[in-house]
Amino acid sequence: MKVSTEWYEQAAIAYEQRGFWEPLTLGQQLRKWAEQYQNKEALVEDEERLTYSELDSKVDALASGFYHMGIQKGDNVAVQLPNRISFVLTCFALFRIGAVPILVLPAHREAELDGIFALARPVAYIIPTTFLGFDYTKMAEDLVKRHASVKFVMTDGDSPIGRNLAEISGPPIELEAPSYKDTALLLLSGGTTGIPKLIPRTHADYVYNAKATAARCQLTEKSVYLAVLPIAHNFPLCCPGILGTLSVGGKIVLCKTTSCDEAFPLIEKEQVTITGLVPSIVQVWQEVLEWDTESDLSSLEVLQVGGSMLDDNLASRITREWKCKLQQVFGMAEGLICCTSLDDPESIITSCQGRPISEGDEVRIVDEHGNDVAPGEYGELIVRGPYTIRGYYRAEEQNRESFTPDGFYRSGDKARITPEGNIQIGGRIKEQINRAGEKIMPAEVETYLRMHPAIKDAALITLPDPVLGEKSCAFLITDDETISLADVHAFFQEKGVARYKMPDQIELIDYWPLTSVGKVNKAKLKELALAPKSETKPAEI
Ligand code: OOB
Repeated sequence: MKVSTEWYEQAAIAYEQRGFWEPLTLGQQLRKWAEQYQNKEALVEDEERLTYSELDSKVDALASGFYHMGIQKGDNVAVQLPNRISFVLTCFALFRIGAVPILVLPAHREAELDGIFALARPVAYIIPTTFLGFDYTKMAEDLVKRHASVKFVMTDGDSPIGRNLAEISGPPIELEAPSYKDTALLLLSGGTTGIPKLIPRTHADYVYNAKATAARCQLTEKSVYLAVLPIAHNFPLCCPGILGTLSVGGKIVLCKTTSCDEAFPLIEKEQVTITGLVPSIVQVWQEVLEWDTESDLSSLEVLQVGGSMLDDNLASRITREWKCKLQQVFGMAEGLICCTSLDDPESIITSCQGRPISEGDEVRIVDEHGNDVAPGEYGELIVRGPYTIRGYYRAEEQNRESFTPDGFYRSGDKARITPEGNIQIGGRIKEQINRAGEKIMPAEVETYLRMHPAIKDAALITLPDPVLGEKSCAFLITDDETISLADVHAFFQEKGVARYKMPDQIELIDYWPLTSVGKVNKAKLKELALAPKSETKPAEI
């Protein structure tokens, strides 16, 4: 079945006519924001502060430097930077050239990067020197040996390899801007077996995403956004996150980790008004606040929570005990964002994930045959609209599976629409583990497990976890009864797999329980795992 492009051609005209898509690139938008907000503070990282004008001219200098190095319009550039000003400068400099940042999480390692590099063939790779104890330069050295496309390595700080980002600059030059309909950036989605899915977002669709979310959050020039989650994620980058805050002239405070020790003092010092967190982090913060009487978070007006299921009880506690408003956010890097409104009644805020941010979003709830379910019933949420992608990057086969012939993205989420028009998520249809908001594809982890010399076969399942929401448990068929969780982790580390994908628990089994159609019965495995006796390691975020 071929994905039709006809609807899209029609829809694109309508998206422009209805004003969803502005004819400006992200680079041009920043210029506009800088002219409007000039000496207002835009970004804060530790002691460093940049105004809108300073941000704009630093971006120009960096874009010129990149350009003179040989980075061109249409080139892909892998950017793996933590929550630092350098991340924002790098992305906007690339936007201005029309080069495309691939936003890799700092948590990703060789295994993920190999897949991304093979697919997207980046010309440059931009990294921190070290971050949270990990040496990225060592990893880069190995990667560039395997991937000839990478001509430049740039590091945020001095390093023995590559060029220091801080030293890359050039005089302002007239660059030929890309089109606002071009791909601006590639976001990452949970990968299937070694082949990552890259999500191409255009300049116009991403700006619209940022502005429409900012409107739903009632963001203004006075807003101060604390970026806590890794900003390579769509949520803190654009919902409204960094881009939404810049679009209204607010201030962004960059926080490098999710720890209370770092975040709480920043909230107080910078008088943060809004932040976005995943439920597992909210829960940790909530527990700390129970005994921490010193920290003053009273400047917070809005707490956005999304990325995975927020438990109703935790939601109620937030609305009762925090002095700010709770906003639930259900979103996806592929596009659709739903959130509750700040003036929704408490009963809705604690139990629903809100409404789509755009009137142009077409959300349907369908059964397994693709037919609409009765109003109010659960089914799979599918969507198309002005900021939802129509296909993954270089992934024809995957696209045939993930999109309907008339262009709807199959989210794999089980949802219903309440009589008031709110989305309510009721679980998942897709096989995925949502571990503290990070998505894990069991098939990918199973492939790594089967590479272990002592493991004959493996199946990864989801288990509930009081802190993470969900954790992973690997069932293994092996002749080596002594294999331990630590052995498995050591093997994953050697293979260069991101820490969050390492199983939280292992179970040994002699043969698979099968379903009636002969597949591994994961429901049965879950029952077995939940029976007490297994070797567990306290799950860490
Ligand atoms: C966000 O984006 P992704 O791409 O990391 O993950 C999307 C998936 C959704 O399909 C859904 O399965 C799950 O994450 N999800 C939620 C949720 N928000 C996302 N499941 C239950 N409740 C929620 N509130 O996770 C993301 C992107 C932008 C904004 C917020 C989250």
